[in-house]
Amino acid sequence: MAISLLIVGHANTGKTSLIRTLMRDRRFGEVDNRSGTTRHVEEIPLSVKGETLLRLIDTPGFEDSMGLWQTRRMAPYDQQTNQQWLEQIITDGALTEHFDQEFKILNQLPQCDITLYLIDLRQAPLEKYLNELDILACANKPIVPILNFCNGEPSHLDTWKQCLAERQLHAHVRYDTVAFYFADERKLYQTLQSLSPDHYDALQSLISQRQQDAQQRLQRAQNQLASTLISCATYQHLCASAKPSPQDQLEFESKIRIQEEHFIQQCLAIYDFQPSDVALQNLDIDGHQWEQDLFDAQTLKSWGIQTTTVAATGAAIGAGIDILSAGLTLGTATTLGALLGAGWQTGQSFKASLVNKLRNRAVLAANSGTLIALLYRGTELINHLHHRGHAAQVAFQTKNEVIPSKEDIGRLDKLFKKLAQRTEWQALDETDPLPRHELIESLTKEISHLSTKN
Ligand SMILES: Nc1nc2c(ncn2[C@@H]2O[C@H](COP(=O)(O)OP(=O)(O)OP(=O)(O)O)[C@@H](O)[C@H]2O)c(=O)[nH]1
Ligand SMILES: [Mg+2]
Repeated sequence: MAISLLIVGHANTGKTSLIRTLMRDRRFGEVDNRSGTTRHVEEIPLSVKGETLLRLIDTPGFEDSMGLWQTRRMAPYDQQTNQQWLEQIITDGALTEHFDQEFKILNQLPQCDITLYLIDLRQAPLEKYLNELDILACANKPIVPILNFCNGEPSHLDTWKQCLAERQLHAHVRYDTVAFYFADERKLYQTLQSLSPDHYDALQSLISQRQQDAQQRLQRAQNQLASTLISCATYQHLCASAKPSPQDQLEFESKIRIQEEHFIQQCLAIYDFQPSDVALQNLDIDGHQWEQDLFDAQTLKSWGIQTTTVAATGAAIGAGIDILSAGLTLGTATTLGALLGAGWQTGQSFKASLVNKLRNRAVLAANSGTLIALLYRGTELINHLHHRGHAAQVAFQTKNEVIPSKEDIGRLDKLFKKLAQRTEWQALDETDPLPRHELIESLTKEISHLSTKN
């Protein structure tokens, strides 16, 4: 049997939002800044592998708890037990209209296993809130106070803790349905485990499942960023002439933007958010003219071209150029590779560069600055989505919170320059695992270093 959790609290304390984050479903119910958004009781099952573990019951907020609590001291209710009062007050026709919302909550109390009482920490523990706790206590069900808006200002955390302790409510859980931390959610489930030992194992499997999901989502988002960066770093736009035209520049920029946009869409899908959850300003793209130094020994080495001296390299390439300009066919893929002792694949990309040089056509590629910006924006987005509650209402905008140091820029510049040489990775299929290569390992290390840890 699933545990039924009754989510209660004053109007606007985040009850519906809590269910959205627990369900990872931003479509549940209606969330709004106005009080009294939820007008009816609504239940939703939380299942793992087809088994329902929790039944979450959303309720309208308390509106006049002080008025309701006063009836407890009026005849004939003052002669009754708490339980009797709860049972009979909801049948009192004279009160039904006034306490319409409250009665919807009281009606649910007998069937639920545990009550989660939402507290907006920005509000002091006023009498009306404490009366809500008094009313709920009459049902003799465990109450778990949820200290919501725990990142809000001002915070009445200490006074609330004091009031809760006076009511023997020590097992409270801090939460923020907008800035979400898995550790808080785990604490909530652990509290439920201690209150409902029969459900210990089921809740444990829920905790493990949630943890595993979070880990997998992070990994997938990081891989998506790595593959976007590889694709952008190795992308080359071939211009029609030796000097890139404004049209070339535009086409190049739009290609890079499309890649970033695609990454954002993929991340939103991984974290189950909507395009409206993110509002990013355009990335500043600097498409510099790609000048591949064809005589750089390191570049040649990365293509598998082994030469002993720079002179020998020059001679080899010189021979290649002579042969090419003499009209030797370029049709066979191996022509140049074989000539220079390079492998087939590497010879291919070397050949393309050489041919473009010979044809005197400029090539545009993203400079390291653009790629570093993409890396930082990408990891910032991942960090945000990882901690974004499904009740968040404000679209995310980049804040550029982490600024790379001089050393970071130097290290990343080197890495992206090396990556840019690997034009054969331009056509990688993003659904395949990334190639095993030290450059890609360095890139994924940089990404996970900048990405969230919890
Ligand atoms: N910053 C912040 N905002 C929150 C949090 N929880 C809820 N909100 C916001 O508070 C407002 C009310 O949230 P709801 O989930 O509709 O609250 P409710 O308790 O269901 O409200 P009623 O149905 O009207 O009783 C919304 O604008 C939420 O986005 C939180 O933990 N932090
Ligand atoms: Mg609501």
